[in-house]
Amino acid sequence: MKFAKDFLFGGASAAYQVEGAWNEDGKGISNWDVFSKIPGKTFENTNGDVAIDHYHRYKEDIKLMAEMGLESYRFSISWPRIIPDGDGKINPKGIEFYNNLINECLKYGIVPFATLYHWDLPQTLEEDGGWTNKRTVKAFVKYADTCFKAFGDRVKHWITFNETIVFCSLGYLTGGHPPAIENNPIKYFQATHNVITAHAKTVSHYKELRQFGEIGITHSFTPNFSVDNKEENIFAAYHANQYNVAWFFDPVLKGTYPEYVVKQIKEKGWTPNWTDEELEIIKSSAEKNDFIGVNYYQPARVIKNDNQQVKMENSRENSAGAPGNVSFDGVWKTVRIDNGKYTKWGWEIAPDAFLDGLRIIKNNYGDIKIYITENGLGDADPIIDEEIVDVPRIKYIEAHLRVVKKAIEEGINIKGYYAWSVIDLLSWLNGYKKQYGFIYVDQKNNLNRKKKLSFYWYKHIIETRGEDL
Ligand code: 8VR
Repeated sequence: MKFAKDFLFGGASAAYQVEGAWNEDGKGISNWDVFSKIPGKTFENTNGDVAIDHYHRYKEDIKLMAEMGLESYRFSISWPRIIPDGDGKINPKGIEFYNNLINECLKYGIVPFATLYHWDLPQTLEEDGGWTNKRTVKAFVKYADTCFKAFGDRVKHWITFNETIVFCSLGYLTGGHPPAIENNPIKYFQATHNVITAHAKTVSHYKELRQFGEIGITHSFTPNFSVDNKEENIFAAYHANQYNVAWFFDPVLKGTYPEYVVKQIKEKGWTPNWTDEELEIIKSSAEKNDFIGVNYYQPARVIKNDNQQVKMENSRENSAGAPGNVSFDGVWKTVRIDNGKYTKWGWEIAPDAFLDGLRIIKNNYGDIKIYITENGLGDADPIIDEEIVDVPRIKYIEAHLRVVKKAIEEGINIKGYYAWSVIDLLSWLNGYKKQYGFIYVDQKNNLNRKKKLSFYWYKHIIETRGEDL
């Protein structure tokens, strides 16, 4: 089987992780500009001031993407570049940059797939309560409207938010991301609800503009599986799925929050301050979503938590279900499984769990169109005779693309695959050590770009539409 002609083979990035030019051309300060400079917050105190300088080198990068045969580029727009203080004046230079980037993609026939929010919030809004403050919801809709009007004639694929669970849980539960608040479920639930509301309002607004493109949200998808058949562990996994999957997928695709969680957080006093109007817009906008974006890296292996520790460990990037974490409510924890395969960063490599996860999405949410908006391997790539021979990455992506193929054959409605990442970039907390790209960026030598082995491999996969997989 070949992938259909309208299936998009893509690659992804995010503004803060690639652009640099943090204070150029009128860009405002983001929460990440501030947070990454607090000593000890990131690996070796790395930050995105320069990143891989995509802001100045986007032409060279997009040319390489075209050479690879990439059909679609998923990038994110930096909110503080467009509206420096969050909800005030528009920065024409910011608009100009993304116009250039989009036009460069179109020059090569690369479909631009834009994410409006990949975690870099204008600092002014962060200081005013960030996602816990409804001012941010209003500001986001205005920012989205600005982007639709500026770029919507050429951008026909929009993602509102990237991985709400990650920036909210690291922001308000583990403290690993800005605003670095720990162990605060009240703020966490308020922030998640405000983001879901902003998404719903934005989707409705986009449809009113009648730009005839498609819009959805990207969720991090870490399906939780019990380690065995013990009833208590099966229950723990169910609970984890309710809080970490249903809480985010249900309001977007069904229009209501899961009853199980709603009831429990009410008992615990964690219910967000939500209005009937907000719940109504969430309900009425659900059917307007054109797709759901799914970022899959690994599953979580879950058992009941027996010890008293209830504080999540503030380890690097632990939100993706990596083993060794206790849930914030203390009910369950994640463990390593004996026969599991793991990356250097301890993330499980489990394509089978990906297939099971996709089946779960179909069972729970029906035929909604799915884009795999991120999937890939973080590695310290082997270099032999100056060639970057990233065979483990090829194997990882190959195995997961096979799953996508199988899922499509089973009738799961997947319309594209975006490898994370198209080019090596700054990992939020792991610096440049953890690489994901098809294109290598030489940190020691002028940020020179170099094609990896996976570059040629992906090019072949795209050319042959995955026939050999
Ligand atoms: C996703 C994020 C994306 C990347 C990838 C891979 C990290 C990283 C944590 O959660 O959308 O920005 O972020 O995962 O891993 O290393 O930067």
